[in-house]
Parts: sequence; structure tokens; C-alpha cells
Amino acid sequence: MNVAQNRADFRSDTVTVPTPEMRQAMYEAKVGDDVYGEDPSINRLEELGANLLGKEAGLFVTSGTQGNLISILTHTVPGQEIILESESHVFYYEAAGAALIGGVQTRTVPGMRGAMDPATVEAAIRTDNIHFPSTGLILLENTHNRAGGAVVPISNLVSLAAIGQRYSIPLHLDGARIFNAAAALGIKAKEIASWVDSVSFCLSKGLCAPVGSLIVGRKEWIARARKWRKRLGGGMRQAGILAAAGIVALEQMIERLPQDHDLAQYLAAGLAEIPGLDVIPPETNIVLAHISDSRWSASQLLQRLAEEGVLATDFGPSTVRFVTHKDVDRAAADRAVLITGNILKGDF
Ligand code: TLP
Repeated sequence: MNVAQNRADFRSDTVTVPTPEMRQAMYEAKVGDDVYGEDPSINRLEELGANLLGKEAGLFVTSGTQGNLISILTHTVPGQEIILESESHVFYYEAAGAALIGGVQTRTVPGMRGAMDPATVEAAIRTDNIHFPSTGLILLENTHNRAGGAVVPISNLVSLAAIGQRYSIPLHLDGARIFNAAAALGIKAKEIASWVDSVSFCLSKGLCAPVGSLIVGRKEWIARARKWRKRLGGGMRQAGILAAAGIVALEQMIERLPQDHDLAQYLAAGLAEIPGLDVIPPETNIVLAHISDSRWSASQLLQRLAEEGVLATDFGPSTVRFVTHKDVDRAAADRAVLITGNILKGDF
């Protein structure tokens, strides 16, 4: 039972609760000690994830943040520099883990709807100079969260992959919502993943599993990532209970993601009618609304919305983010639109 059932909770797709099928699978999960490699459910989940993404092997990790950190640690050595988009989740929301734990410096490149310009990325790659760090990784994000769930086009991935190859620099994709990107593009996630060396993706966002992410890549790379996971204290034991829900997520929940995208369109269309709001047309399940009415800040609006049972998050001083997912529907969207409109009109 979702404790928040009486609210219209658009804060994130992370708030989704597991389905009855997931709970049943968790109850029945076959388990073993995963540090010994003996948990059949985790082994199956890792194989399933790797196959879906067209990679040799997979690793079950605790979260998207841990997946990105382990990937950075496995691709780089301390003292290197990584190139990433200036609004990327790794740069913006991962508490400088790469710098603190990985000892790498971040070099940010501005994006256009989340996509980094290949020429700018190429220009940011360090040459061989005694003063410079070496470039150890190019890191992408698709869909791009802070760009409003924007889908990075395949042509951009192709160009960046060519650069990575030319300079022998690996590419990692923060694909927390890669299945949303694939659904929006009408292609398989493995077609996106084929342009990068490694991917981390989340089971616990739109796919509704309670916990966990996977990272996928070459077999030898995953073996080294497994050691990093252990070092970071992420070696779990009978975590097949969690993996069982992840298997249901991958087998049953990917196909419903377009419903979240449709709901985002519906919500955006309603919000766009409200004077004082500029809405970015959503490409997937994230709706960003800029408040043009200077009397309201994002935090003030969010506070008033929360008092009326509508939850969203702030994405800057005057930007509000609404995320659609399994546990909200058109009625919740109607309520969000009505209440936002009334608040901004001054009716409340
Ligand atoms: N994003 C969360 C918040 O941290 C902002 C959200 O509500 O959207 N990569 C991307 C692109 C993400 O959006 C997130 C989570 C992560 C990585 C981290 O995943 P977790 O929360 O599992 O560590």
C-alpha cells in the first residue's frame, strides 16, 4: 500500500511503489550469497539487463548514483579529468562523489537539450602536456533529467562515439531513464547502448522496482566494477529478494512507459493554459514549467501546492518539475492543473 495514495505526487518517478507481481516475485525469490556469486535471482537479473542493453555482462548496484560512481571509478584513475554535460545528474546531484572518492576532476560542457556539441567535447579533450590532467572518460545522460527528460538524439551519440574512438577515451551513459529514451525514439534500448562502452540504468524509477540499478558493459570491465562495488560496501548478500522485483521491472514495466509520456503531454497541455507559466513541451515523462509571474518563486508555489496535496519539485529558483509515472493518472494531472492555476490566479 502506498502511504501517499491520497496525494498527487509528481515529485519523481522514484516515488512509484512496487506492483503486486513484484511483491509476489520477491516473496518467492530464490536467493543465495551474491558475494559468492550464488544468488540465482541476481545472476538472472544481471544477465537479463546485459542482454536487453546488448552488453556482455551486468552488475546489480544499490542506486543510480552508485552505478555512475562505480562506472567512473572503473573507467578512470585518480588525477584524470572526465567530460560531462554541465547540467548532468553526475555533476549536479551526486555530491561530488567522482571528485571525492574517484579523485577525478570534472570538465563540464554546455548542452543543447542535454546533448553536448561534439566539436566542443573534442576541444575539451586534453592534449599531452605536462600541465594537464589526461581525459579519462566522456559521460552522457539520456534521457537528460535537467533538460526536462530530453532525448539525446542518436546522431549525437554517433558523433561522440567516433570522438571517443579516435582518442581512445571510453564513453559512459547515465541511462537512468534509457527505456524512456528508447520508447520516445521508438527503438530498442540496445540501439542507444551500442554507441557507448558502459551504461547505468535504474529499475526504481519509471520501472517501479523498490530498489536498484544495473550497470552493463564488457565482461572484464564488469569484473573490475564488481570489485569497486565491494570496496564501496555495496556487496549485497541475499539481495535476490530485490533482484526479483527488478526482473519483473524489466519483463513487465518497460512497455507501459509510453503511458507516462502521454500523461506528461496531457499535464503539459493543461499547465500551458495557465497565465504566468511557460511550459517546455515534454519529450518523455518530465514536465518543466518556468514561472514568469515574478510574484512567485518555485519554492513558494511548491509550498502552496503541497498544502493542497499536489507535490512537485523545484528545478531552479523559478522552475518547477512534474514527473509522470505509474502512480499518477489524468485525475491527478487535472488536479495539479486546477490547483496551480488557482494559486497563480490568487484564488487560494
Ligand atoms: N534523479 C532523481 C533526483 O536525484 C534528482 C530524480 O528524482 O530525478 N541519473 C539520473 C539521470 C537521475 O535522474 C537520477 C535520479 C540518478 C542518476 C540517481 O539515481 P538514484 O536516485 O537511484 O541514486
